[in-house]
Amino acid sequence: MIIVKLGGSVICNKDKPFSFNGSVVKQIAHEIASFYPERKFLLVHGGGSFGHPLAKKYGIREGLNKENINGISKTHQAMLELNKKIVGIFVDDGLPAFSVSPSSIFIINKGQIVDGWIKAIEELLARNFIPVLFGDVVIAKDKGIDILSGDQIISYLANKMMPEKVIFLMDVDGIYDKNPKIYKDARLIEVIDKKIMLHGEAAKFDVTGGIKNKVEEALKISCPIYFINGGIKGNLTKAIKGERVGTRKE
Ligand code: IP8
Repeated sequence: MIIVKLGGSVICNKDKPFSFNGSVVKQIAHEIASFYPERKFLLVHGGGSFGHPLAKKYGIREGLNKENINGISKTHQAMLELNKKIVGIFVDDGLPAFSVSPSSIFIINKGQIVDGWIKAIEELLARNFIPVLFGDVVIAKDKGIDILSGDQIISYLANKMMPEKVIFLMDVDGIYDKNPKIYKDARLIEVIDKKIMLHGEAAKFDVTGGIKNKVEEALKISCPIYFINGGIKGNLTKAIKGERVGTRKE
């Protein structure tokens, strides 16, 4: 089984609320279709411009309160809307994508999953479905409600389900030693490991918390990982085949 993360910046235009890059998602579905059903897939997508602006507007990170309870429902609805668009594209391409709402199966505490019911995911995979999860608003023991990111879901599932590999689709070519959107001399790191994070170039990261968090979460995963540009046709195919592309963790 291969886990593919459809990063929010790949499936949406981050600067435009409720924008959806349908053509990129179609391309991703198309590449996955050429490996299915011989290979099994589990997809997780980010919040992009559906979840993040609302999560900010309603102060969800501060937890549940009387003022934001309706906004929390609205944020979950926005995620369901984005999920429906993605699942719809896969289904139209003939793939049995199947939505699984993380808020129905995970409970977190202090930002970590403490309760997860993954039986349904395993049973869907056993029946050749392609489960599609997403970053979501979930029940939190400490704050009432909190955000659970797609990356956290992936590291949890990867350690429980031992996938063959995890592929992160991003809007840049992989992990760089500096933010490539700011620094022209940023260098792509071809192979990343824990040593690099602690002692090497990546320790000097000058990038958003998003990437730092992504790399930290990813390094908790023991199987091979790819970070690739999801907007470039053929990249996903290369990563599935195990060819050299983007940044790898072996
Ligand atoms: O984009 C965030 O998921 P992520 C989900 O994977 C929400 O961090 C609701 C903002």
